[in-house]
Amino acid sequence: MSAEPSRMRFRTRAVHAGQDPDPGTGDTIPPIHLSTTYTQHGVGRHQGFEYSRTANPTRAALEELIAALEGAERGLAFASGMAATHAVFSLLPAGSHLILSGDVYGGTYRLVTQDMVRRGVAFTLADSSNPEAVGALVSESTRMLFLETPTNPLLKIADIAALKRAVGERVLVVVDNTFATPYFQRPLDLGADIVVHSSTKYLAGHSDVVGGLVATSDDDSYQSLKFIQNAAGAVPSPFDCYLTIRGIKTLALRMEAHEANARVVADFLAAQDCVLAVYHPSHVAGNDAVLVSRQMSGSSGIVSFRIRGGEAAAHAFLENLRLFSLAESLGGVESLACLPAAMTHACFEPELRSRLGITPDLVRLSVGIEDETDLLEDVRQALARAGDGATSL
Ligand code: P1T
Repeated sequence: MSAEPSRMRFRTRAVHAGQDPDPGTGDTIPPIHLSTTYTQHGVGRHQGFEYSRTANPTRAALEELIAALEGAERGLAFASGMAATHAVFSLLPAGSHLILSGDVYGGTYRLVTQDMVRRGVAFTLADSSNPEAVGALVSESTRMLFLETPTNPLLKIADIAALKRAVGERVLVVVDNTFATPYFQRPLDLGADIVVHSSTKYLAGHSDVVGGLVATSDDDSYQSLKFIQNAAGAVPSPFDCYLTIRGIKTLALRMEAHEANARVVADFLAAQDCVLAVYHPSHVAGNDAVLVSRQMSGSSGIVSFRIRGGEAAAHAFLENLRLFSLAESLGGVESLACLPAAMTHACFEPELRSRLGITPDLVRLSVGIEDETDLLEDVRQALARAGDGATSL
């Protein structure tokens, strides 16, 4: 390409950033570079690659791509979303303090409570929907605020710009942007310092890659993260990088389709007597609705809801689905459904889980890109069967 993709619009960047034709061969698509090592002209004289854990050309293409999509100077790829989050937490020295949004993926909570604490990092759980209260938690030792928005699984929205103002320059604000993707939300533009992703989800998009990505323009953080990426070595394979690059090419198209279907499913659920509450960014009111339209250019394909009849009805609903698969994960083209309290968020203490609203009657749907009529029909029939099952219990 003669023009610089990073200056172009999102859909163009998604297809081209980091993907100049290979100078040696003219490959239009970044090749899967499997070589683990690179022949040097003289000791230390090479073409930027020495050993594949340290840097790999296919991975470099993906790293440039995520940086271009998030509006960051630099990107880094990891073997999973948790490996990316773990690398970010490794920026915290022993004796420092982390503010963790309460409503996060269970694996993130488990990493903090069972690993970071052991490494001497103190943490406070916060309600990220209240920037003032979060600001009041900052102490001398606070180094990081980590949050999701929209959150997993309750789709709560946090005001990234207000949170950055509340915690101040000295505290790194890290946003897990997995649910919105850079297509709908760009946290760095709003004042965040680092973005992390489980690229397992919407970015790769086809439920066939586990991966994680980080993007930042903060050079100190980048250098430390690059160090830990190489030193700890939780890097993705070249094939997984290739699949993620391939998936990202259609991110914009997929996110439009996920969002449109999710809105239809959320509206349908909201009209059912057997549904007690619906959680989706298109179903928030008041200040949250203003925030969604200011901070996001679209929402997400995830819809959660509480079903009348408690845990038994939730089980019955999930077990009667025919098109949606009962499975962990989200963000693939196919629709999935799960019970967060028993699956993705099982590692929260039960009391905390219910205080956060992750109740046994809460069902999470990852709405895919199938035909909306088929999706609605599946939800309708499973709700009807769940209702019958729950009332006969
Ligand atoms: O699974 P992994 O690629 O390691 O990503 C972890 C992760 C990080 N952040 C968010 C917001 C996530 O949702 C996840 C993984 N979540 C699921 C597997 C799930 O079903 O919610």
